[in-house]
Formats: sequence, structure tokens, C-alpha cells
Amino acid sequence: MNMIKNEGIPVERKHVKLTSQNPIITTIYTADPSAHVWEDGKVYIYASHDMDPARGCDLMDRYHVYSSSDMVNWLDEGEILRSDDVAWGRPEGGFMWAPDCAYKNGTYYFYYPHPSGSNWNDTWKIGVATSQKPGSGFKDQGYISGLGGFALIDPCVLVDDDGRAYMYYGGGSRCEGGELNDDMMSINGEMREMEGLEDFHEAAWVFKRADLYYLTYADNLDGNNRMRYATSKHPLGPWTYRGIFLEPTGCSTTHGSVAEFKGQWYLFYHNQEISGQGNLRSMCIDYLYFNEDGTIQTVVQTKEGVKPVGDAPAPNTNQKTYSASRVDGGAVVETNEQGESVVNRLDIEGSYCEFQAINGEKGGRAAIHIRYATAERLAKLNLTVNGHDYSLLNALSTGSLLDYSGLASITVQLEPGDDNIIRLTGGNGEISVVSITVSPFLD
Ligand code: FUB
Repeated sequence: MNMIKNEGIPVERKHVKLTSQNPIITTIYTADPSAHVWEDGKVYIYASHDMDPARGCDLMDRYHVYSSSDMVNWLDEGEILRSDDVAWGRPEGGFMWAPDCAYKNGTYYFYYPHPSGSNWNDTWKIGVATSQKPGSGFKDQGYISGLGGFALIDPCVLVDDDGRAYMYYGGGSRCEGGELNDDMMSINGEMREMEGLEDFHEAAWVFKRADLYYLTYADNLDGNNRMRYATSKHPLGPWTYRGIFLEPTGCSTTHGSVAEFKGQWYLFYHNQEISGQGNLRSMCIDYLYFNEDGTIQTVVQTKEGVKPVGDAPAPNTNQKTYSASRVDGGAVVETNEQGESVVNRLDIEGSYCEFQAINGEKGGRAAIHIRYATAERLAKLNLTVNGHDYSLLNALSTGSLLDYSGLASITVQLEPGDDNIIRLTGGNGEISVVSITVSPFLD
């Protein structure tokens, strides 16, 4: 039987973090973070999603957005766009690479590189999806016409203080920039090569500090790209090369963004700390400091991440906790030392547990938190919700199969009412699952 327990204390409150920790998101793989502070006073990260298991970067898809008001507690706003939503896109899907987002006149514009044909390398386009909200409701509007072809990747958009907007992109040693028209979906004039960059590879990011523009990018260091930067008094250069400010992270690619939040500057970047694989990456945040002359100090990569700025957001107290109502394929229900029902033997290939009669309330986004124990360094569970595949979720070690402090969290879509079914399929390490806590979003 499906048991519903009201635990009283919101599940996030039981897992208080003193620093953001790196990587900041551990349940799924996220890369290429583009961070922005929007008018609601929160910082948002628009990230690529490395799908697990990976096949090169071919299968990347299903962008997620993360928001925070204190830099430590990050809310998964959920998936905002997948290749299936892109009518003009590559028939085989995948290849949803490094995105960015811009805000102008009440609309959020989400820019993403995606091929329009099966011959992916020669058919890149920059797609644009829009929403009136920063973390949900995005609908594809087509791609920016007049651009296309080889290495049209990694778009980045800067909206300047005077309201004029500039787009940058590029890969394979050429970075281009140009001005966007007011519609934010067409180029005013022509894109042109950004002059003055040394050893440009990809991952352009432009930000402004006081009256100086900074263009940061990944270089070509073999198998271990670094981040370099250049500055200019003009948004489209020419640029003056300034140096390297992020040494190798241990990942073959590097890609980052720089943003100021509550008076402190940060670098958002990725590494492969969790997976050990260059195509299963994880976002990190560390402090970024400027010298008095405006040059950037080398960023120190840490495991702790950054400290909170301001109060932790109030957790969503609208939550219910469910025990598994069905197990099969070798999984068994047992009682743990705390007297809780737990699902064991999820290490068996084909084993699964199902949580039924999940209340999605009015339907839409809901955060789910899976509580577990595992002694494996990295166990995994395949998540499906109402038959919809969310692929593999990471369950990091809790140190022991008796320590049930593990929490794997992701935001999913639920149907209205109480007929939702969440299934966790095992076969990826020994793990013991206690419960799932479900928090439907209130908006
Ligand atoms: O994430 C796919 C590609 O890898 C990005 O477009 C590049 O910047 C690199 O991070």
C-alpha cells in the first residue's frame, strides 16, 4: 500500500548547506553555465544538460534552469526546452549545446545552438525561445536567419546599459559579434570577427564592469582547455588580450560565465568531478576577484564553493512523502533500523520500485526528492514519471548502506490530480531507497 507520511520539516531543511559546494548540482549532469541576475533579485543559471549515458556530446538535450537567492541553495526550475520542441531542428534530436538567456522589455529570450539537419556539423543554427518568466514557459520562436553552418555554437547575449543588445558566438578559432535588432531575433547589419583574442576556441561570454567590456572564452590547450579573457571599451572590440584566469579543471572542455550578485563577482564553470568523464560534466561556482587595474585574478577552484549571501529561501512546505507501493524485478521491501520500509536489491538489472497515487495537485512542475542510502561511490537510478523518461539520476555515496541521508532531487512535470506514477529502475549499483518527497510548485 502507498503510505503518505507528513514529516513536518521540509526535506530541504534537513540538508542545510553551509556553502554551495562544488559541483553545485549533483543529481544530473549540467554544463556550460550562463548566469544572470534578473529583476526579481535572484540569480539564474541556464545550463546544458549532459544526458547520462553520454555518446560524445551528441545526446545533450533537455535544458534545465536553476535559480537562487543566496548562491548556496539552488532551485531546479525544471526542464525548459528539448529538441523535440524544435520544429526546425535536427530530425534525430540531441545536440542542444551551450545556451544563454537575455531579458528585454518584459521578455526572456533563450538562445541555444542546435543543428537543423542530420549533418549536424554543417547545419548549426541559433534558436530562440521566449517566455514572460525566467525559469519556465519557454516556447521556441525559430532561429536567427542569415546565420548558419560550421561552428555556429555557444551564443552569448549582452544587453548593454543603453538597451542595445549584442550577440557573440563561435567555435573552431573564430569568434564573431554583432548587434541584435530590437526584436532580439535578427541581426542589425552583419556579424564580424572579434579582433584581438589570443588562442580562441569556443565558449564566448561577454559582461560589463563599470565602463569596461570583458570577453571570456575557452582556449585550445590540448585535452584541458583553460579560460582566457580580453577587454575593450566597446562592446564589439577591438579587444586587448589580458591572459588566462581559469587553469584546467581536469575536463577536456571548459566553459563559463561571470556575474555579479549582491556586490560579489563569481565565476560559473564546469568540471567532471562526479563522473570522471569529459562528456558528463557538472557546474561549479567560485569567487572571481579583480585587481585595481581591472584585470582578473586566477580563479581558485574549490570543493566548498561559495558562502551564502543573505537568507536561505523559504523552502516549499507544500510536500508529501511517499513510500514505494510496488516492487518487482528482484527488488524487495525490507525494514531498516529506524523501522522504515525501504526498497533493497535495486542493484539487480531490471529491478524497480514504483510510487503510485502521487498527488500532482493542479499539475505542472513539482520538485521530487528521493531519500536513499548507498555505499557505492556513485549509484544511479533511472527515473520515469508517468512513463516519461528522465534518464539516469546520480545517487552519491552516503558512506554506508545504513546511512539514509542521501537526497537526489530533480524537478519534473506531474499531471493534475492524484494518479501520478513515479518509477525508479535500478541496475546501477547497490542502493536502498526509503521514500520520495514531492513538492508541487505553488505558481
Ligand atoms: O557542451 C557542448 C560544447 O562543449 C559547448 O558548446 C562547448 O562550449 C563545450 O563546453
